[in-house]
Amino acid sequence: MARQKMQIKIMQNVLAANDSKAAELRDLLQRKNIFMLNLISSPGSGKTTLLEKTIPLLQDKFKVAIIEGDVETDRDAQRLEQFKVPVALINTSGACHLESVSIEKAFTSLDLDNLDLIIVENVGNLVCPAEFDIGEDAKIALLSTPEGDDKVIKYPLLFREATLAILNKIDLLEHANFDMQAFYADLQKINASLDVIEMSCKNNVGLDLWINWVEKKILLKIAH
Ligand SMILES: Nc1nc2c(ncn2[C@@H]2O[C@H](COP(=O)(O)OP(=O)(O)OP(=O)(O)O)[C@@H](O)[C@H]2O)c(=O)[nH]1
Ligand SMILES: [Mg+2]
Repeated sequence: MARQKMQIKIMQNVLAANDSKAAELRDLLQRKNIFMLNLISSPGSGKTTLLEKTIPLLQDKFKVAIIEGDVETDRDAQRLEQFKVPVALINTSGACHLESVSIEKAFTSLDLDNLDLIIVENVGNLVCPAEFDIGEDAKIALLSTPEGDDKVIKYPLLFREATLAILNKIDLLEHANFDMQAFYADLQKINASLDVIEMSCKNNVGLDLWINWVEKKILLKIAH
């Protein structure tokens, strides 16, 4: 019991230290007029694919940078090299999420005086990334249809914390046994005000809605 109490205390201290650094980063982003998104999903839902589709649609209008969080390898960072936008890679060497100190480190390789938008691809995981504030303006919860409609109710924190949910791979809907009604009913219970975009990165469905959403949010922030 004493051991359990100690573990809880340590976790509370870790989260408090993370939150305090995240608040510093949020202030910094506010001063620099940069909008930052934290893209969170299970492995393979389509985060990097969404970035591959998004960057070309935004990079002529806004100065964009990406922070790539991965446990190992620079595979995703390599996929984004073709776009000529700054990409800062964080390898967590086993950790299942990004923390605010790693984002602070990534900032040192970015020119913050010359950016409007940073999109962070968090480590593929539905649980831990939702617990760690990294100073973002909004968390995006990405779910793909083959994962199942029960993920909202089984992993509620992310959907509670998110400002936008994207349901990707709707091109696979008929094969995925995904119950749309159940998905929306669970979202209603968990976070009734959450915006949702149904998407197929593969077939370019829903990308226009997503780009509009991002543009509006950037302009709302940088116009102030
Ligand atoms: N059918 C279909 N496949 C997709 C779609 N979006 C992405 N994929 C495929 O899903 C696989 C995983 O996509 P990624 O973008 O690498 O996924 P990720 O979330 O970045 O994965 P991690 O970085 O490992 O967490 C790839 O084979 C993509 O081509 C989609 O809308 N429909
Ligand atoms: Mg990826």
